[in-house]
Amino acid sequence: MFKDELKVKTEEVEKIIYSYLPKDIDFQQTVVDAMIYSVEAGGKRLRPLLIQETYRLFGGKKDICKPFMAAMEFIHTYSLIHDDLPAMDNDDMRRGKPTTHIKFGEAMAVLAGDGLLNYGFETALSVFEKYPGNECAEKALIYLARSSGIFGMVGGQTVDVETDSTGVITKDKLDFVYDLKTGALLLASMHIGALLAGAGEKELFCIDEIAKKVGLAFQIQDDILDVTSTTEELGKPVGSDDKNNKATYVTFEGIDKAKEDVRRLSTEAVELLDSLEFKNEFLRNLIVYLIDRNN
Ligand code: GRG
Repeated sequence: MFKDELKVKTEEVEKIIYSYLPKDIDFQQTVVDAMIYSVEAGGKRLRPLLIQETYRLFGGKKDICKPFMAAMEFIHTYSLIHDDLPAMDNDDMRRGKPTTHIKFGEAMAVLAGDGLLNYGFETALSVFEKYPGNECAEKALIYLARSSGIFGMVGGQTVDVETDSTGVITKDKLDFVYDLKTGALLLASMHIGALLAGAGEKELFCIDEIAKKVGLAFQIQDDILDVTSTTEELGKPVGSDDKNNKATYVTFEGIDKAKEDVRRLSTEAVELLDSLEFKNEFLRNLIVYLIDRNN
């Protein structure tokens, strides 16, 4: 039942994302093909779903969140393209398909990532065509910029890359990586949805707490799946953390504690969500599902 609803909503979200893809291309067709290939390769569309459903949780009914949904997925996709590059994780498969550098070559993959990052902001900024001077949109843009940069995802990835080469990381640094590399965009998704709906300080604080728990549980579950899942299920190679000699939550805490922590964080996130006077049953189910997911 929830899975059917999720499928329908994911398809709707995909339509929104695709509607913002670049058109009217000239000689730069190849980079745009690589960008579109990467965006259309699939994925859970989790971040745009979180924007939309958090927006709806706080009573949002307009289309102001749409450019942000597309922008977020473009920025997320850029991060995956660059993460898969030989200079970073050197992965050949992503979302069940050859990675962008395998399909288009390394130089074009770098450019496709750059293109998507910039185009993500062009897309988010297009909100002002319909909503000039909208203050919620301004705040959402500032939040998006900070979360994807050195104080967010890029910062987390930096520490991850540095420690990759040694295989040694302190728990403090691992927490920092999880907080920023994966956590920042998930937090931004829920925060932006809430901002655009005009949520107040108290609600924003609560949503941030929920999103932090969801982000951490999501990353720990990713580590667990890397150990327990199959390539078919994940659409990318399993055992890559082990192959890359990478310390993860699972290596620090052990698989049983990791599973227990995912469950605890998920329960706490749902309890916090239930404590709000606003309700969105789908968002509640989505949080539980994400953490129990197998891909
Ligand atoms: C290159 C600046 C830069 C950052 C890369 C997101 C990221 C940062 C790296 C991905 C590495 C990774 C496996 C992180 C763990 C969790 C995660 C973010 C997985 C990918 O996100 P999903 O599961 O992917 O939402 P789909 O394909 O469903 O969109």
